[in-house]
Amino acid sequence: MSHDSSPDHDVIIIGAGVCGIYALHRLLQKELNVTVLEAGSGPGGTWYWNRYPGCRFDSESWSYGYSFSDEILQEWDWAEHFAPQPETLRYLEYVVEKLSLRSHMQFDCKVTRCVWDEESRSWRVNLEDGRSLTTRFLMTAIGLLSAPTMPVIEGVEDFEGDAWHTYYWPKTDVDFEGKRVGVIGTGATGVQVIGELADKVEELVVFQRRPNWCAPLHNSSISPEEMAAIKTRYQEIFEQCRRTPGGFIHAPLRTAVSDVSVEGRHEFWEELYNSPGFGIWLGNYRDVLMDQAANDEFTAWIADKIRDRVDDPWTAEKLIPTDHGFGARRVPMETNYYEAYNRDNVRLVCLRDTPIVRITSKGVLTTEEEHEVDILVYATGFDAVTGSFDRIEFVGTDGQSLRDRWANDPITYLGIQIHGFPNLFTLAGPTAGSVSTNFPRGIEDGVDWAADLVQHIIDHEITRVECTNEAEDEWSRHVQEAYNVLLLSKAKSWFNGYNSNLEGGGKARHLLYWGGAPRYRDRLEVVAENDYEGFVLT
Ligand code: NA7
Repeated sequence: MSHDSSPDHDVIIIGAGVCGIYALHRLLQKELNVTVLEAGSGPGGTWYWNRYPGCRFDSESWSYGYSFSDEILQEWDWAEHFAPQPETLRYLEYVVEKLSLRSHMQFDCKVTRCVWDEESRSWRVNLEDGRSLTTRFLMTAIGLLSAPTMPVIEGVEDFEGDAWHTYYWPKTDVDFEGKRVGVIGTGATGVQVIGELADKVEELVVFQRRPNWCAPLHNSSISPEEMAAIKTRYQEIFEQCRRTPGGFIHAPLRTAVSDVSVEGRHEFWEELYNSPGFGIWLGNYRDVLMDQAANDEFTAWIADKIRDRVDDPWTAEKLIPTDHGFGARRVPMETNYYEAYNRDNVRLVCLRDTPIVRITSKGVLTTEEEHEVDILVYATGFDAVTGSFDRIEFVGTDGQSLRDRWANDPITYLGIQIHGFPNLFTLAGPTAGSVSTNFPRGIEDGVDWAADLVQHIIDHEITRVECTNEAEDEWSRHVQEAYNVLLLSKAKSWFNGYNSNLEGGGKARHLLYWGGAPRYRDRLEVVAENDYEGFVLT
């Protein structure tokens, strides 16, 4: 495809994480001239950056690996049912070597600006190091949680000890022995950090604004015999994932809470609570996440679990969320989280009672007292889904910027394309099917589809693809409807674009697609079968 007057590349992919790795592989199979631009010094994306203690999967490891290569599936042994970050990073590095992808990746290069040129029908991609590349197609694989946000609190720069946002955790080992550690934030990340550090530090102070409903992960190691058995079942496992809304092995029951006797449902909930993984969230009665009364009942049941596990009644009550029901925000999966608060060296500070006044040189000053610490961990979350796009300047037709276009709501078609930004494919962009699923399962579908579209374009000598406004409107309505049926649409969480540390961060936005992976996959198929309806190919 490339010749002298052509752009430098057929496709540039931004990001070498789970999605970028797979996209590169698929496009190289099509013998295209592709390069991946990655800000990190190696592949792995999320699993490259998040090196904080306790970081691990909430997906079963063997349901998370790529499904496309039987050779990889048979060669790779997972050591734990929910792999920790180092194991996952090793896995991704192994895949990159196995498929000889590294030579097509450029590391330590940060993309700053991408500008569409109508005349040459190509994108110009500018890098922080001053380089500029051109490409016919641009694909973003920049992650949904890769724009970390620090808390907007006075004095953050004054702290004299070590301090990191969990996303930027150092690559070198951190010595916690004898250290007083403060953790700000109790989302999925904070909960992992707290559970892991409680028995390794001298003192742990947890600064909690709003508690979350957490559930036990029940991780365990995988014996060689177990791994051998898993390898014989991969086809069955991935078929199961394809049937479920989230692409996990867990699917909601067809039964409603009220279809079952009180004893029957309590017995089932007990079983879920004692089982590994997301089953308690995604494999519960079908109405728990949709119907207020069903949700209230389960929420009350699980609140008692917190009271059972936390010795001090004041602490237990403070750990019980009061602003949302179970599952309306992302459920952090925990290991010894609640038990951490039974230790003498762990203390919970409730910021709703005693807010942070400022960070000082020695620690955290609340309205009640100054908490002196040696290490401060910011587990304060992300500018989710659109944040990584906003940090690059995308300029489309007529000079319009994507940042402005998405200021109110990230409007897309299928989460893959944006009107006014031709030849740009937002793999795992806002409202793409993959972003609310077991990620690799979702991106395999999305990437395969986008790679086939690129092939179709090349085969038909098309040079420009752009979705229509009407297609975007219709997709947006569908996205909104899918939100409306779920109780999560009422909660303040990153699922809905909430982030108190961003300007306007309290405003609800539609970042995710909740219609379920099977429906999304069907929709992609239909669009392709109907000659890519909703797109103008010229
Ligand atoms: P989350 O889930 O967004 O959690 C961030 C936490 O940080 C949450 O408890 C926030 O409290 C807290 N936070 C944020 N800003 C502040 C300030 N200024 N003061 C006090 N506390 C603050 O991010 P995670 O990294 O835990 O998880 C993100 C995803 O990564 C997760 O869902 C998984 O998919 C993987 P709040 O709740 O807003 O009151």
